[in-house]
Amino acid sequence: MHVQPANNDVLLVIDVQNDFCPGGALAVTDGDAVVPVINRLAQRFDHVVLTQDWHPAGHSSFATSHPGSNVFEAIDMPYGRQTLWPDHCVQGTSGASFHPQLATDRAELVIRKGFRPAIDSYSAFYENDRRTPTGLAGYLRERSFEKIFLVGLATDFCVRYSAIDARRLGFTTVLIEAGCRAIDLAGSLEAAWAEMNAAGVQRVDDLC
Ligand code: VGL
Ligand code: ZN
Repeated sequence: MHVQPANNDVLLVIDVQNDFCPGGALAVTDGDAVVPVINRLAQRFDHVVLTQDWHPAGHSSFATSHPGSNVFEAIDMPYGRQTLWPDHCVQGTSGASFHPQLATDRAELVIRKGFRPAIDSYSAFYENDRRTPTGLAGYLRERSFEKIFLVGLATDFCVRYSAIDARRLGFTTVLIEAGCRAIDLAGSLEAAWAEMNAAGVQRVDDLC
C-alpha cells in the first residue's frame, strides 16, 4: 500500500526512551532500530508529537512496589488488571530520556503519561482506567487534526493502546510497522494485532 502523509497529518511517536532500548530497564528487542526509521519518517510530516513514559519513583506499575509480586505478573488494581514491570522511565533519570539519536527538535508537543502514582498509562490518550484523559485528544481536535500515523515502542502495549483509543476517539489511525517493535509478553503481540484490526487501525509496512 502506498501512503503519503498530507500536511495536516500527525506523526505520533510513542515512548522512544532509553529504558525501552537495549541496555534499558525494560528493553524491547531491537528497540533502538526504530530511531533512524522514525527520524526519516518525521521529515515527511509537518506535525510531530512525542510521548514520554514518565513515572514517579515507587510507581504502582512497578513490581518493586508490590512485595511478593514478580516482574511481568498481572495483578488486580482498582481500575482493572495491571501487568507489573521492572522500575522504568523514572522521572528525571537517563532511562526516561529520549534515545539520544531520536530527532526531537521538530516535535510540536511532548505529552507525558504515567505520572499519577496509583495508575499506569499505556495509551497516549487515556490512563489505564480508560477514562482519565491525558489531554492529547483535546489538543489534536483543537488543531483540527484528523489523521494520525503511529510509531514507537512497544507495539503491543503503548502503541496498541494509543491506536485503539485513537480509533475510539474517531481519528483515522495508521500504524507504520517499520517504526515499531514489540515486547511480546505471553501472546500480547498477536492479541494486539487482532484488537487493532478489529478497531479499524490501518497497518502499513513503511511509507514509500
Ligand atoms: C510501556 C510497559 C510499561 C510501553 C510503558 O511504552 O509500551 N510498556 N510502560
Ligand atoms: Zn511505563
